[in-house]
This record gives sequence, C-alpha cells and structure tokens, in this order.
Amino acid sequence: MPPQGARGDATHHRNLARSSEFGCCQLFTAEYPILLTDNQLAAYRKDGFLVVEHVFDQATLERLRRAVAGLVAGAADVTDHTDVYDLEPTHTAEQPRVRRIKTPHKLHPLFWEVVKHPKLTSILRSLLGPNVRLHGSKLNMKLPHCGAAVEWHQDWAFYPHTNDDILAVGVMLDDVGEDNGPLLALPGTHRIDKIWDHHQDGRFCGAMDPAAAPDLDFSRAVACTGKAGSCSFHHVRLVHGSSQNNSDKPRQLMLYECAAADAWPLLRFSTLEEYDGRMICGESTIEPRTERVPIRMPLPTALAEGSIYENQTALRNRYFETKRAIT
Ligand SMILES: O=C(O)CCC(=O)C(=O)O
Repeated sequence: MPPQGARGDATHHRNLARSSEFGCCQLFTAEYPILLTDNQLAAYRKDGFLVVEHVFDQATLERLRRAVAGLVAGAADVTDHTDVYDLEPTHTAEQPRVRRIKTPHKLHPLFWEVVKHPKLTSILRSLLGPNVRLHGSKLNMKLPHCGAAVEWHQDWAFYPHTNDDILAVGVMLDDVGEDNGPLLALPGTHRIDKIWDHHQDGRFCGAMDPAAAPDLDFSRAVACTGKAGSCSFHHVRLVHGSSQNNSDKPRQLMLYECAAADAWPLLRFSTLEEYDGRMICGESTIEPRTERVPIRMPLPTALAEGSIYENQTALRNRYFETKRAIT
C-alpha cells in the first residue's frame, strides 16, 4: 500500500515547489520521489502546517521507543534539569518524569537516521528546497495525566534567521488524538507580517500573553492528530501551542527543527564545521539569503533558561489550564 499522500507510481519525478507565498520567488527543482500531493503543498503554504500519515513504519517506531526508554531510564540519576533532561515538577528518582529530552540527535545515532530517512527528506525538499540543515531537535514527552502544556508561541521568536524557510517536523511516536495533548496550530498565522511579543516585563519569556493578542482567535486552532508514525510539519512563524495531557495515554513527539541551508541563524553560531555537520540533505552555503522578515530578538534572555517550559514559567497570564499531576 502506498502511504497516504504518496503518488505510489513511478519512483522519480521532477518536483517543482514554488515558495512565492512565503515572500520569496525561488523555484525549487530536484530529482527525487515526491511524497506530497499538490493539495498537501498548497495546504502547507496556506495554513502553515500539514500532517502526513504513515511516514515511519512499526519497526522504526519500535527502535525509536527503545532508544527513548533507554534515555529516560538515565533520568533516575538526576534530581534537576540538565543539558539532557527537562523534568516535570513531580519528578523523583523513584518515579522519573521527563518532560523533554534535549537535542536527542546528539545522544543517539538513530535520531539522525530518522531525520535522514528518504521519505522524510523527500518531504523536506518539497517544503524547503533541496538543501536542508538541522537547526535543533527535542523530544517532548507528555506523560499520561501530567504532560505539560506549551503556551502559544512562534518558534521564530526563539531562533530568528536571515529568512523564514524553516519548519519543525513532529514525528509522532504514539497515536495522537484530541485528548492526549496534540500540537494545536492556528492556521494562516505564519503569513501575517508580524512577530507577536514573547516578552514580559522587558525580558523574553518564550510565550505570548493571550490578552496581548486580540488579533488572534485561539478557538480556531486545529489539532495535529494522527497515528504513530505520522509526521506534522509546521512553519517557523506559525502560532501554536498545546494543552496538558489529561488522558491516560502518553504522547511522545520527536521534533526536528529544519532550515533551508541559506537561512542563517542570527544568534548562537558555533563553528562552521559543526554547522555544516548538521546538513540533512543537499549542500551547505556561506551565502545567506536575506528576506524582509519581522524579527524581535529573544533578549534579554529568559529569567529561567534551559527549555521552553522553563522560559514560559514566567508568564503570568496563561491560556492553558494546568491541573495538578496525579502522584
Ligand atoms: O509538544 C508540543 O505539543 C508543542 C511543542 C512546541 O511547540 C515546542 O516545543 O516548541
């Protein structure tokens, strides 16, 4: 059975994806198997997000779950957030509760293998062009009955670049439904020519005060749901968030932040070698493409650094209800 959304016919086609609605006029041309239909491409451009089903098979999911379980087991040795773990407030050594595993691609080779999978790179090429670099990765866990909410935000507020041909892929390691804290996307907000304020009292806090965004109707948000093995794709400027997981099912979402190679970060550059070492497909470049994009720097840095969850603890006016976790 060809995956939903696949054309399932000849293996290679000429793929032309125009990014003019993002404000630039490139014509992406490449030889590779096309997985996205024209309708899916149009939907991504219009809405700023897309869910593609059946990207990863059961065998890959099993391997991923084993790798994740191994990493989570290591959290029994820690009592506070580290470079690897972001912990739920109810975490204890006896009952490890990990909210996020930070940069999994640095911790286990399988996470690199997954992002370089031909099906995924085919979709990335269609959406971002032939040259794609990994900006970062994170695994948001959302345990049953306590997985934390993420307040409304644009990823762009955290990592502005010279252009916005950037998206986050969410590989669903579990079935994601309306009830276990799906990612919620506000359609079309990536095309609005502004960056919403993610500051409070003059400091970055990684979240939007819903009262300060009267131009947005949060009730229009769409849940990115799908069976395990599906992937969501959301544009870096899309307003999104997610509620607490109050169900009895886990929701593990492996997020890869992927950028067109000519989108250069405006903050935090290490070395050219490390930077080029994060290429997912195609060629790197030292010639950034600059576009007229709205930018507000995430500075001064958040009071609580380390992860979006920590940054957002400063936000006084929260949108998502947080119930006390079952202990
Ligand atoms: O885990 C989620 O549902 C949302 C994650 C997210 O938006 C983020 O970590 O930036």
